[in-house]
Amino acid sequence: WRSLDTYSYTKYHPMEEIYQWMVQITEKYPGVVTQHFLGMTYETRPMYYLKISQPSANHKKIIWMDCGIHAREWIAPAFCQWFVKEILQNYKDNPRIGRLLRNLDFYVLPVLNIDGYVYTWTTDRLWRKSRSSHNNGTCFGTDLNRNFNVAWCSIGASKDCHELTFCGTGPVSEPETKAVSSFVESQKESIVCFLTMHSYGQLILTPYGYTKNKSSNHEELIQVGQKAANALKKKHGTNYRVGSSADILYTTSGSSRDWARDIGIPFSYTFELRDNGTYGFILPASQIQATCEETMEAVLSVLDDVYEKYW
Ligand code: PAY
Ligand code: ZN
Repeated sequence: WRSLDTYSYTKYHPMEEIYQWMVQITEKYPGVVTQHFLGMTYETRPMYYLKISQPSANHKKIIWMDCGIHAREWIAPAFCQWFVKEILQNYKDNPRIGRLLRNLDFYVLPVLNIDGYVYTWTTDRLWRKSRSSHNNGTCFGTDLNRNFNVAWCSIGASKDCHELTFCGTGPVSEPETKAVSSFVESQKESIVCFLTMHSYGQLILTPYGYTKNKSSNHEELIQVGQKAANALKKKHGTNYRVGSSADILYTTSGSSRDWARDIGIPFSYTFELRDNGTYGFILPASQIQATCEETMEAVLSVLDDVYEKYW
């Protein structure tokens, strides 16, 4: 493709194309979307987030969404791009999206683990971690979703760099998690909702993964999550389960979702998109559209509830 009008949202794109897409979408909608530098990856690629915001005098609450913290979960970056284009194409004519955008700012990081994502295109489709070097270059990659500063490496994570869930050499040891942590921390008074998109499993996960204890607003998180799962199912009949990570998946420490909740962000969710294991990480491109359509319903449902609570 050359112009944004022919960019396909129903295909997976290599990183260079996603970089170009970010430039083109900000050029197409000047004044509502801007591109911002967040930090550098381990292999010195720039990380950018898109800020979607309608100009207004007052200081708005923020929704954070990141995709692609795990390299092989390609449907997640595809959804972040879908989400951005849906908001931008529809905020003028769709009253529901218009209302959200008048009252909230969206910060979207389309690919968090860029080095890993590139590696899945060039070398190993099933790579999960980042690409940082350990043990004198004998093993590679940290699980960025075990590297946040919350109960770091206490449970459901490994200190062995050969493992898939290697937690890194210390809390926030990786440049990618540093970039996200320090930015989110700096905006935490304004961020009311933190969404981190993964695949697969068809789950909406609430805090916590590191304990079976419940966060102070657990009931509300479950209620909002269950309503989102119902909205999702209405679109194409896909079933999602809702619950805390430790309850319905497995225990994990150092996840971004738990960290975000524990620094005081009230609504914090991990989405595990399609499918249920038939294709797993290798979700065919023919399912991108339906997956994004139904996920959009779930996310909008969450955002409506967040808006109702904070407007
Ligand atoms: O507590 O947030 C959590 C766990 C979320 C994911 C994780 O980081 O392990 C769950 C897995 C993921 O998306 O990375 C699930 C997939 C299927 C996997 O690789 O096991
Ligand atoms: Zn994941």
